[in-house]
Amino acid sequence: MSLLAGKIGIVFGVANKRSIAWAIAQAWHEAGAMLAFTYQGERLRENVEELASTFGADTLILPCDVTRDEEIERVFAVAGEKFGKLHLLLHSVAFAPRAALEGRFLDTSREAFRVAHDVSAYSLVALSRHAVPWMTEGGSIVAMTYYGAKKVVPHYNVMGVAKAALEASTRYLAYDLGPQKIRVNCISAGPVNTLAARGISGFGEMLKHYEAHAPLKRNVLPDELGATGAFLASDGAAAITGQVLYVDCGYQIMGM
Ligand code: NAD
Ligand code: 0WE
Repeated sequence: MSLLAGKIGIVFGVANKRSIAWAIAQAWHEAGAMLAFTYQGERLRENVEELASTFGADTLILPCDVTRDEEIERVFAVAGEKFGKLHLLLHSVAFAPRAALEGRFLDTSREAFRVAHDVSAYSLVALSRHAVPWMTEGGSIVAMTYYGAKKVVPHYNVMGVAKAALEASTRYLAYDLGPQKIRVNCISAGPVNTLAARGISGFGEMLKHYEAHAPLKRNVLPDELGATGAFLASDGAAAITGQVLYVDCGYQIMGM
């Protein structure tokens, strides 16, 4: 079933094979989309080249630190030139300085707050603005978020505030881009053991907590996030925009 046949997409946020971005990219690829990839910096280039080249030796792979306007501009100039159009964009990027995820939210420095919001929220606005001129046939923009945007998750701290900005940005972008048939949605994933999650102290306990308390009594699988990403990219979701979809085994509905 080639739900995304003829669609062209660009994926931001693959670091390694465990990345949520990689799970969604695989689902988009399996549904027939043609994809380009970006990587944050030299450190990740080889990883991304190795993964992305499994989709064909000519897969477009470009560097993009989302805090650098000139790198964003180049990505869309090169991808636009190569494909002439674009339908899908995945934003799967987040960062806050480690110290901000350890102590109290109260102690968040101005700089940590700025960086977290620049990388994790503003980047969706910047990437969308550069993508839109190429989304001449309509499009689907998908961003990854987490429940810490809505409720206090101890130590998620400034990332929760940045995810709240990301979710609100999704709604404002959906309003601006609706007339051009471009949809903008977030997937709010339950915890997944990725590079960004590893090293978070207590992450193992968090996985167990979800298993115990989510209605489905388990954690979400990367493939399931891929399937939701493919749905949101597809015409099945043609009337869905500005939403946050919880893909968390039902955890978010619980009051206790
Ligand atoms: P990951 O470490 O695999 O992905 C995070 C990505 O962000 C990496 O590819 C990294 O290179 C990129 N990144 C960070 N700073 C960047 C910058 N300045 N420029 C460009 N790229 C930058 O981890 P992941 O868990 O797959 O995270 C992907 C997304 O999913 C993030 O938005 C995260 O908040 C979200 N999310 C993760 C979980 C989880 O439990 N893992 C749950 C819900 C949402
Ligand atoms: O969005 C995230 C994590 C994003 C993240 C991870 C790191 C680790 C390394 C952002 N910045 C950094 N900075 C680093 O230096 N998640 C949804 C996963 C996550 O992170 C948590 C969580 C969960 C869940 C942090 C504290 C509490 C819960």
